[in-house]
Amino acid sequence: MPRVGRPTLVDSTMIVYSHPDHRLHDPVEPHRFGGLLLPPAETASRSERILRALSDQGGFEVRVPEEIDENDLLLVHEQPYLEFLRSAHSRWREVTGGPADGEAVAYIRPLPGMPRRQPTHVDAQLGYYSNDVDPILEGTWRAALSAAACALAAARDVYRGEETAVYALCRPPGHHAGPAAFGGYCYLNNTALAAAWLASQGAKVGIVDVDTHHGNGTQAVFWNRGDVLTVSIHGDPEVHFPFFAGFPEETGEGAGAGANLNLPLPSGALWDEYAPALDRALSAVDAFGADVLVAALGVDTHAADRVLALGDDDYPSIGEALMTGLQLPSVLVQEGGYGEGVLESAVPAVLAAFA
Ligand code: OKP
Ligand code: ZN
Repeated sequence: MPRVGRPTLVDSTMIVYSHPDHRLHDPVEPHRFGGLLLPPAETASRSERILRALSDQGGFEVRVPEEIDENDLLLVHEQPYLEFLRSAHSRWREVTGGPADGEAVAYIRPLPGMPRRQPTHVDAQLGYYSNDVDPILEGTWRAALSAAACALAAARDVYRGEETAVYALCRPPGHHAGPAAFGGYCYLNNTALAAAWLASQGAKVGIVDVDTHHGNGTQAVFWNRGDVLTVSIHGDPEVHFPFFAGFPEETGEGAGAGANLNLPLPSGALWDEYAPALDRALSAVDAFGADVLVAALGVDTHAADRVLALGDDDYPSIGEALMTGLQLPSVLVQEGGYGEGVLESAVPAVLAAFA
């Protein structure tokens, strides 16, 4: 069995990968969600909030990852989708006359139940390659690349055995992005890229997605694969985003049969319901025989983000469970977390357990 390196020296600072290009994706246009016109929740300030909190806590070394090798994206994403993401904004401007700071958003989708013809018009492609109403800005591609670079750099450091745990401060987030689709604020699947790269080196990878929303993109990426276990703990998709996936009966297919575990929890669940699900997730990773953990670290399980209802005091326990429960080299990939004070308190609290 290939082994992911384990460091022999105890290191007191944790490496954080963060890239300034994330700021190139900072949407401002409000969108309608279920009758409400809301400002974007996934904005550049999220990274700044996390970085400030980590610097206040101390014990972190922030690094900019090296430039991404775009071929690595093909571990997870389809080439035509990548070409679309790269070119969409400039082509949208050509067709619509939209301004440089305009936000390209899908308005038309293929009619369900009919074979999908791959469209060439950018307005059609926006609907073809997404399942949500997220915007593509002039800088979205570069920002998404920078997030992917953070995840891949973290995976490499952990694989080399230089570090036991590395944190990738990725934004935009990734776990709702599929092989050829963006949605849920996600464009490139950072978590899946870290996991797929580790798997390409021969490692058996366990993904535990603790974001409050089901990791539907990650599930889709590894649906047919037996070398990466995907586990997600999330608010009941019957009533929460992403609605169309995240149910317990989704267990994977083909070589991936049995390698996907969904653990939905009722709305407003507290730690007493969360802890047993986390235990089940960790047991599954253990039983799978993973060499390395990739955690999709959303902290929107906090009550302030209004799906589940964890409190500030629960995040040290999540970190502790992931760390001591598995004792695996770990890549920690930032996903969601939005509400007032949530990122600032929960992210450092989880990471402290690893640092
Ligand atoms: C991304 B991640 C606003 C509805 C929009 C989109 C949720 C995307 C979550 N009330 N919902 O944190 O998993
Ligand atoms: Zn989320």
